[in-house]
Amino acid sequence: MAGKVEKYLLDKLQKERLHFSLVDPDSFSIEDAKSTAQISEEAGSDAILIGGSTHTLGNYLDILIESIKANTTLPVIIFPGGVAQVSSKADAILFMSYLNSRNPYFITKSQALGSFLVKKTEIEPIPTGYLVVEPGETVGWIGEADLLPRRKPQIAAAYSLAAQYMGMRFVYLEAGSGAIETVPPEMVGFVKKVIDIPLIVGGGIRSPESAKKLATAGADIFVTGTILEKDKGKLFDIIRAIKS
Ligand code: 1GP
Repeated sequence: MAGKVEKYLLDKLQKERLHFSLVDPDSFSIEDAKSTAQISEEAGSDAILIGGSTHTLGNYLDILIESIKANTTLPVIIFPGGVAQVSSKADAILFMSYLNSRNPYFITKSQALGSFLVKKTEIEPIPTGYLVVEPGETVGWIGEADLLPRRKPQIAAAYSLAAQYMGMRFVYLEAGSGAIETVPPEMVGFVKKVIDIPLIVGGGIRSPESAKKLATAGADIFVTGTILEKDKGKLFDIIRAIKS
């Protein structure tokens, strides 16, 4: 059953494409996180994602989320890099299975290890199939992925449809943070043709042009991280391109 944050996203998706601002606890100080929260809301972002591939532990994550929440009304959703990235301060968590990992730890085991923590903290789990596409960057390496080949959109589509049939409610196609190129728009188009659940894309979105291409191809939700560290001002143009 969809919880409050998922309903908020699904309602908004009826009207427009969405944007999530990604705060990586490893690269953002508390001050950076606060200003990112404010600017993201001003620029028209729809949620703050928080998480990263390396493990940030308990207390700092709580403090970071509290600082973000003091500076925005947007929901804060954890994008977990591992079992330790669960915090009662967040509104929801992308409860993800890293479907193209070769290591069962990332597909089901870390989820089992984290499940009781999610229940105890009462944050809302949003079941999501996570798929990492070439080049994959850090998350591809850490997650021991069979990276989805850029020139084989059928493979990405098959995994995405499997995610839907297994009951996941979002598919997340990831090129990796800092990727030179985004997920190929052709791949996004191919995946969108076969699935009925919302498609999230992230990795390498640094310009309004690249965002627009992915929007035209059919992506529903866009995640940007690196641009927030490098040039927050660009966020306004990127979000305008996504929403127009
Ligand atoms: C989230 O990994 C992305 O899916 C973020 O990528 O840092 O390249 O925006 P960037």
